[in-house]
Amino acid sequence: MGLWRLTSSPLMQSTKTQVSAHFHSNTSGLGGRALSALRMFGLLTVLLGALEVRGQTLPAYDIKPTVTASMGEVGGKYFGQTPDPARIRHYYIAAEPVQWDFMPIGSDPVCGMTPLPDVVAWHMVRKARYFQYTDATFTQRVPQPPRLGILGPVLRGVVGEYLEITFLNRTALPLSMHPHGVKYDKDSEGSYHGNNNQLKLLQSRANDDRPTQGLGAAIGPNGRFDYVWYLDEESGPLPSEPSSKGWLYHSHVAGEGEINLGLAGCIIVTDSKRARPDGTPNDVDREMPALFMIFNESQTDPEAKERLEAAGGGQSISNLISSMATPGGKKLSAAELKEEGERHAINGFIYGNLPGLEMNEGERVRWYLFGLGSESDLHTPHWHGLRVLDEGVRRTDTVELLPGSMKVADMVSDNPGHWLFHCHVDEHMNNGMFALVTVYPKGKPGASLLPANAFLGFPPPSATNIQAKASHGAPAN
Ligand SMILES: [Cu+2]
Repeated sequence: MGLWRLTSSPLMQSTKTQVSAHFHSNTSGLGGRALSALRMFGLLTVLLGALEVRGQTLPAYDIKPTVTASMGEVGGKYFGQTPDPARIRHYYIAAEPVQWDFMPIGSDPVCGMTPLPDVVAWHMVRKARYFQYTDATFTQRVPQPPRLGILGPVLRGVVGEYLEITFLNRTALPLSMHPHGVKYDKDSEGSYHGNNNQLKLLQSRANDDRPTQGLGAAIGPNGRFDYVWYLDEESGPLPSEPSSKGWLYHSHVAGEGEINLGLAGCIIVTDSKRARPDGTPNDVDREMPALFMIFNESQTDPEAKERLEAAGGGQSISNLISSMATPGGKKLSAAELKEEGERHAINGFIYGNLPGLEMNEGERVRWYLFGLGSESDLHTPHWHGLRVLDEGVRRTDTVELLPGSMKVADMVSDNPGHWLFHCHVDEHMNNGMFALVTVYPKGKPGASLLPANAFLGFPPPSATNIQAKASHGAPAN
């Protein structure tokens, strides 16, 4: 057991109360330089667009891909061994540039609020997202439930299995897949540390010559990498916890800017003693995902801008930023831009535009709640008309989330009707952080009971020892 000393950067000192730390599996340090240096937020969006327009493939910032397209498919090992194929669920995931719409309805159909003019004008933005494909040809996409919103494909498995993810990067930026909760070796950490001299110094003192980053750290444009993540005992729930856990995964090359781009998703791990043969938790009828995160579309970040310029690659980006203006033509200060650029989203949707939070009366519904973002992202998901069991131990109707939080809340949908689901932080609620939950009364046609609609990431790719013939039966009474 090591002793951890967490130091605060000037940025962290400016926040008032909370510091959340996240430790990578089997690694001895955070890539401080890589994490703090590139606070890019929406700037990555500009960069991505600029590169596409110019047909360039390498970004202007200081990232050296660890895997390039010419290397073919690499990875696929777990601590040097090939895992037992009978225990592998194999996913094919590509990162691709997309046009994302925070508000496809164009208005607020739930509360009838009037979003700020810049939100209405700028609800379509350039993003990158993870998509699931059926096989290594990456030609046929696997559809996902609309309620996942901007979240990537749900990767699911049971304790004792491996998730193998063939990742293809179809964007112009080096990207990765970094998982929470599961066990991995350095190559499958999916986290870029660059020239982390401080970490190297620590290692040299400890006579430790292991690499400071693995092969899967930064996959270049058109590069492929096979991540292998083991769902060991510690990735699953304790006997006292709910029967499945939700973990985040996200790109982790230049830091949080890639999450802001839309590159995040979730892993669901079910306890092997409480799993149906298809891997879904056997005491649940329906699953709901909810990521509470303020997206930053301000297209500016003075610190990142400065660094880009210092790196010699920022001239064109700088020009792009300085030409940014509101739709009305008025130029804004960086602070104004930051605030105006905030999108208070649940699964990437604002002002009641998130679809598909539908269930039937009497179902046992499991919510996987996630928080991501910065010091503004203190969220308190709250359900009207319905109660939850927070992590199986506390009855409540409001759950606390910090950035990086991953929680399970179980609900019995005992109250038919249309209910508001929102962040209880006033400012967030007023800026559109809400959605509608619908509970259909018994006997009325409602949400489909088919597992494909009820469960996230269903059907998962089968491991050969898994027989997908579970009965999903009627909802609990
Ligand atoms: Cu909030």
